[in-house]
Amino acid sequence: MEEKKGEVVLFRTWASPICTRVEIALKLKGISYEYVEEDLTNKSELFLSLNPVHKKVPVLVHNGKSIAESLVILEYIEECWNTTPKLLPEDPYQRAKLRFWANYYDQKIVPSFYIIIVSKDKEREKAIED
Ligand SMILES: N[C@@H](CCC(=O)N[C@@H](CS)C(=O)NCC(=O)O)C(=O)O
Repeated sequence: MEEKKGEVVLFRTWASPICTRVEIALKLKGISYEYVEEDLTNKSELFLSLNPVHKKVPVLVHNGKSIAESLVILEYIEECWNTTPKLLPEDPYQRAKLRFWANYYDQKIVPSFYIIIVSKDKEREKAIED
C-alpha cells in the first residue's frame, strides 16, 4: 500500500540500468511518481539546475527538493518510506550478500549493458557473453 508522502518526480533516461535501479525501488515500495525522460544529448535547463554537480540521471525530486546519485536516492527512499517493504534485509549477512551483488551489477552488468547497446561485432559479442 502506498504511503502518502508528497510529490515524487524521477528524471531518468530509458537506456540506463542505473536509473532502472531507482525505478525498481519506487515500484517495490508502491510509491507513485512522475517519470520525466531526459535527453542526455540536450539536457534541459531544469534538469541541469536539479543536478548541477554531476549533471547525470537519475535525479529524484521529492516535494521540490532534488536528490542525485542512485545509491544516495535509494537510501533516501528507504529512510523516507520506512514503513513499506524494506530494500535491505535486517540480517547483516544477508545485507552483505545483497551489497556484493549490487556492486557486481555496477562493476559488470552496467558496463556490459552500454557496450551491448553501442558496439558491434566482436566487442558486442564479448559483452553479451560476459
Ligand atoms: N554514479 C551515478 C552515475 C549516473 C550515470 O552515470 N548516469 C548516466 C546515465 S546511466 C548519465 O547521466 N550520463 C550522462 C552524462 O554523463 O552526461 C549514479 O549512480 O547515479
